[in-house]
Amino acid sequence: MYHSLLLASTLITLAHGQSASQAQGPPPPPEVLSTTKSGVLPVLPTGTPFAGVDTLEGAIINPGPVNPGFTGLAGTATAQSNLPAATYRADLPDTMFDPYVETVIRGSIVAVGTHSGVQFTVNLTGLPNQAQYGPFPYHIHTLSVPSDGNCTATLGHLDPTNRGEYYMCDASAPETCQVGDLAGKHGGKIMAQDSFMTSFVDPYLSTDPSSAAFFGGLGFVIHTSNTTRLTCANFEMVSGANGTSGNATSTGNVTLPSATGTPEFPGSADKNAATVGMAVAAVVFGLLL
Ligand SMILES: [Cu+2]
Repeated sequence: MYHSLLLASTLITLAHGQSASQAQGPPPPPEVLSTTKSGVLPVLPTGTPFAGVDTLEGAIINPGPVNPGFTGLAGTATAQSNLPAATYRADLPDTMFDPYVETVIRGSIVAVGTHSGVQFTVNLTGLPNQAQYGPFPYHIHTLSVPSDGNCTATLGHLDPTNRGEYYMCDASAPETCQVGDLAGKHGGKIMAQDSFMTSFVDPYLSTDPSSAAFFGGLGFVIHTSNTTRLTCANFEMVSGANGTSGNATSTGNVTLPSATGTPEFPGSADKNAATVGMAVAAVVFGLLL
């Protein structure tokens, strides 16, 4: 427990210390990771305890460091069905969280609950130069974007199965991917120049607020190839399950998780410690996703 508290306070200090104006450093060579899968580590860390582990295209495929509370590839997600027909939409802001690239990414991702999962439609413009910054991963993260637009405060990917970060998502076995790893499960990182559009059904996310895979109110984040967070927005409910139009800022009767104010982390105490420990490890290794 003491360690949990120590790690939590470390993370909070780190999270609050981040700002949009902070430089995040130059990207590593983009060829390190596969361009069709969505690994979450941009390069194999060389410092201990990461050295010497098995890797696939830059992602660690051997457990390596022990992270209590994580399940790795055994943490398979459960397919959802007959979801509430609610519609959620994340509209990207007019300014980039990290002005690291020369353009402003605009657009939206719309999500509708269906009988066989969540139907997502992604429409983006203003994507930065691929050769320099791409390809671009995109995910649903664990927490909401706070009012100041800090994408770092959304922490890591939505991961209700506690899969952890150390395995690359394999699109042929999407149930083994982190539930929030949209790019990894559906077509990989964005490789388009300037504009990008895609649509897919994801059976592992949910529009049911009682589900651990519920994404209402959570942050949608787009990264560069080195995981720098370029821009982000929350999924807001635009119409409810009964077909009535909602107010654009409503997310139903759900208390949104947020990194502002009193820190609040989802899941069990063990998961909290592991999540926070992982985040701290990522910061230590300069790999905050
Ligand atoms: Cu992400």
